[in-house]
Amino acid sequence: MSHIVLFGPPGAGKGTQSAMLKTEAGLGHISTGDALRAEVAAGTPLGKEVGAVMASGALVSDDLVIGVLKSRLESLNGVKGVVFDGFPRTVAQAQALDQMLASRNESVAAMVSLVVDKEELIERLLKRAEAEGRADDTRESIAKRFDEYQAKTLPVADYYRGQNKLVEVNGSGSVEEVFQRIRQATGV
Ligand code: B4P
Repeated sequence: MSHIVLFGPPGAGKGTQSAMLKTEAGLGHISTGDALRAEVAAGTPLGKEVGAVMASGALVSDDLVIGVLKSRLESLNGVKGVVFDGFPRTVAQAQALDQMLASRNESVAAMVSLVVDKEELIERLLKRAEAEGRADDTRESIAKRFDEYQAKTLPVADYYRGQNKLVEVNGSGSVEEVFQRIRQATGV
């Protein structure tokens, strides 16, 4: 199993590149952001609990997100590997993922960190705000998402660096260019 963690700041293209890896490389895809947005849209008890947190740009609690990830992972069958998109976002989540995979005799093969300038990231997110109107693509929530990333998510890169699994990829350029860089860097 070739499990890949796609990592990067808000707007780096994790969701975009995960979709490419799913269709072009045949990997399974789990996006905790998409899963949580689906709960909010469906008005489930979990969605009601996390909706305001997400809209503010803050991270959802580790316990809730780890539960979501676990159930998605258990329901994925017949794939040659999984792209984890937007998870783990804290060191506690990274440790939980290692444990979940170890119990299946599996492990993360690589963590791909997408590197993009902050100005470009903000430009992308504001552009998406015009097109899609996502609740957390306001200037205020974008600022909060960057703060959360700096404080809680960046240490996850060190966690995987310590395991010699961190691969940095330039996330600027066309979607196709970035995708080819990821394929070259990971061999998927
Ligand atoms: P996510 O859904 O993971 O959102 P993201 O980080 O904003 O986006 P991503 O990097 O995937 O960017 P995308 O490809 O869409 O998280 C949202 C929220 O969910 C979090 O703030 C948190 O509240 C919660 N959450 C999720 N996971 C969690 C966890 N593990 N723990 C706790 N809370 C969690 O790209 C952005 C835009 O750029 C798009 O419009 C795209 O079209 C464009 N784009 C992409 N690649 C481009 C390129 N090469 N050139 C130009 N534009 C590009």
